[in-house]
Amino acid sequence: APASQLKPYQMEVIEASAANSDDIERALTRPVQKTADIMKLVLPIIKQVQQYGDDALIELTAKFDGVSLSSPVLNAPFPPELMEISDDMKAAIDLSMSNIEKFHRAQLPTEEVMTVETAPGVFCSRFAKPIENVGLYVPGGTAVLPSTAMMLGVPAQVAGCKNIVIASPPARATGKLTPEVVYVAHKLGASSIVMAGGAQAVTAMAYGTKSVVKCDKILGPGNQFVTAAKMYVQNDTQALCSIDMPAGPSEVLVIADENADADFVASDLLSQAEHGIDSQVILIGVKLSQEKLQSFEDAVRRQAEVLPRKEIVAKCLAHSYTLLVNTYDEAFDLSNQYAPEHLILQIDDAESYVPSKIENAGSVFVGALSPESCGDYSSGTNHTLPTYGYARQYSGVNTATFQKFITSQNVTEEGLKSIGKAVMTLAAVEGLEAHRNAVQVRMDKLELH
Ligand code: HSO
Ligand code: ZN
Repeated sequence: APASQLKPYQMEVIEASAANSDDIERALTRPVQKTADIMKLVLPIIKQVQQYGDDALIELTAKFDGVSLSSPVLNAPFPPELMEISDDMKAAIDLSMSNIEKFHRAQLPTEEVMTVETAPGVFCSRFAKPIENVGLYVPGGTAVLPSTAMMLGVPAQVAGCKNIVIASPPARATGKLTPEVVYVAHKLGASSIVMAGGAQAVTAMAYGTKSVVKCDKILGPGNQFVTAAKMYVQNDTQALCSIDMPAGPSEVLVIADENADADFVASDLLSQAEHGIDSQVILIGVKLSQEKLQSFEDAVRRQAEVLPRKEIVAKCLAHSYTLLVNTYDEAFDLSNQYAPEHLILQIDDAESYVPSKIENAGSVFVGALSPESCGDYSSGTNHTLPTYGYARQYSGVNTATFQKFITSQNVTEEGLKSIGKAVMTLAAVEGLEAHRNAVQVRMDKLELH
């Protein structure tokens, strides 16, 4: 059905194998993010926090979160009464953090120093060191995301970061931090929690205040204000601060075939759709019969109607697409072109396409029993992933995200014999006599030619 005739919870269907490239382009194009407009609103906040530090944080948390604080920072050890959660919740967090730790610990370099003798007597090495101070932004407000604290915090801990700073706004209703976030912070060994959200939290961590440690890298998802502030501080040499990646609305692409379970497919589409009205949901059907397509649509409607966030879901699905193709190769070509944050494969023999057919994706969910939810929370992979097509060039958050790789070299007498002439020749053509001389003086002293 064309977009104008869509029923509630119905996704527009495009016969991709037969469609012209404009239709496919339309389906695979993300809505434009308007960063310039947002920046106008964000700049005064950045300036205010730069100028007034803690006082600005207190004022802005009162203004935006409706909570008045005497200090904007909670330092470790965190009081137990702020992390009172049920035993089930504790067990869920403990299991999830343990799996995330296992997966991210395995990503550490296997040897402390990696050394290669590139030419006789020339030893080149590389070793990793943690980024000292990291700031993790954990959204609050209506969408509380303690899972994000786990996903950012565990790799930071595994990498060995010295100061893990978490920023999260207190809840309007209680005036307190989300207890699950405090529990995760405690388990991570975080040094402090900044009780602020939005651009103000990012600014405080980027520049530091009297009570907020200045962070070297800031990570985490957030609304457009958070993203704009992250972009600003990454470009400001005064802040000397990097960020994880540009963030956009969350997205999923599901490839399903005739044998896929309609309930499973629908549940995956909907778990993405409930994230927000700007979420992107794409279903690619391979060789689907009319009945199968109908069963997918029915399952989506049936499940959507009873979701608490069904209003958000409906709006998201209204700008989402089903693309129909005839071959698995076409499906993977479209997926690689879109570069989805999450790619779910509910197709026969799903495992056999991984990794060979996948060029661009944040994280892949293989087979009928691997919903995105498992990766969002508990399996061990990271859920902080490139959106907006950035999966073409960015990786999701991983252990290396929290490390720097430092190289070193040790050139011996034999090494100078190996490369000295090449260095001098190249220095000469660049007209850099001091460079050439740095080798020459050594060769002369050693009487090497
Ligand atoms: N799907 C989101 C992560 C998330 N889901 C957090 C639930 N909570 C982006 O990967
Ligand atoms: Zn999710």
